[in-house]
Amino acid sequence: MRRIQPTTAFVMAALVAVPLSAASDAWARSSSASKEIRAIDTDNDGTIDLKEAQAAGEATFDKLEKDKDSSLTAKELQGRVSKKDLRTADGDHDGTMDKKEYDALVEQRFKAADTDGDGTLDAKELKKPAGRSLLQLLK
Ligand SMILES: [Ca+2]
Ligand SMILES: [Ca+2]
Ligand SMILES: [Ca+2]
Repeated sequence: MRRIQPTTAFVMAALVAVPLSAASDAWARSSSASKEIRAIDTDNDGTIDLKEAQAAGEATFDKLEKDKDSSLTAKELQGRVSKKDLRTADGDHDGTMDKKEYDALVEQRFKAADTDGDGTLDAKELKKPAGRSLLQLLK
């Protein structure tokens, strides 16, 4: 009597699973930023649009905003924003960033990172310095 060995069954199962895992492996290999994209890319299209970036930014703002005074001090920002950038982004000049100011900075960095101007950020754009400085605001 010939029966299928467990290893054979495993190989067959693996073969069946190949198309899906091969595709996601290739995608994962395509960039070290892919893990960050997955966390922010809520519609799972592989890129980050401004709405997704701002949603992630607002979640990060809430996480950092520990003393619940509705704005972030340089200390609460934990180096995400340089002193110079904080001065520029601080529209009402109170020395801290409220959510509106944080949002505006996310938008500004998003646009700087979108080098091909297609309105979304792919893994390649996120790996560049402008992309990295945007990601700083989103995690
Ligand atoms: Ca997306
Ligand atoms: Ca302010
Ligand atoms: Ca783009």
